[in-house]
Amino acid sequence: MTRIPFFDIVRDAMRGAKRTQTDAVESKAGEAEETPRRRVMIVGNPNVGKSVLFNRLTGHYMVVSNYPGTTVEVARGRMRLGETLYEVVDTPGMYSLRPLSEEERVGRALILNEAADAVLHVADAKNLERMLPFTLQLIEAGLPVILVVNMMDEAERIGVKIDMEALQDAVGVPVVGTAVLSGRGLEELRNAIDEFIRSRTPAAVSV
Ligand SMILES: Nc1nc2c(ncn2[C@@H]2O[C@H](COP(=O)(O)OP(=O)(O)OP(=O)(O)O)[C@@H](O)[C@H]2O)c(=O)[nH]1
Ligand SMILES: [Mg+2]
Repeated sequence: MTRIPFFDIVRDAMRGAKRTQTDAVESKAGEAEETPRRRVMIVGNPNVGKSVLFNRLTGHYMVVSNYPGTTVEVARGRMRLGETLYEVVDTPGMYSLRPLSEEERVGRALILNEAADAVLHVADAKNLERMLPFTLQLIEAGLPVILVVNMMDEAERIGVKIDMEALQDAVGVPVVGTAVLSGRGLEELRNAIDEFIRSRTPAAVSV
């Protein structure tokens, strides 16, 4: 039987203690990390560019997880606008708030259960008329909607022209035209989100 000298035992114990201390410092640093104060939810029909927009807004950092009790994946990332850190949520494609598929059930649950400061309804500029009823449904549900008319490049290519100002007057919410694949309209969209949220947040009372 090998006897371990008392000194070695103490030294090993100290090493362990040191490691634990370092771990504690690291996890404390993790805890001190800023948590997002606002949330932006990206919604819309399948295949309209939601995930491309999500990637453009959030960069590379994202967490993908199954929505509880389903096989539907939901991606979450972060975006900073000015001083404010946002959580950005990419939802599965859906056609309306009346769910038919599992994806739509998850989309609806996300929209209705996770309070968003802005709901970006991404619509395909080529088929805008077909998409507007969903925009109106979201507005009627009392959600803070910004309409993102995406795929402007493709729409223009086939000769579709959209009067954004008239559209904005008609729907009564901010409207931004984008072609997110090339980055077109993104700066305008970021500004619109920032402005929209400021306009809805009561100013702090100065004494
Ligand atoms: N030309 C063009 N293509 C785009 C644009 N935005 C997205 N796409 C393309 O459209 C396809 C669908 O984009 P996604 O971002 O996956 O669409 P999605 O809305 O997330 O689709 P689901 O997750 O299935 O609901 C991809 O091939 C994109 O590269 C755009 O502004 N212009
Ligand atoms: Mg997607």
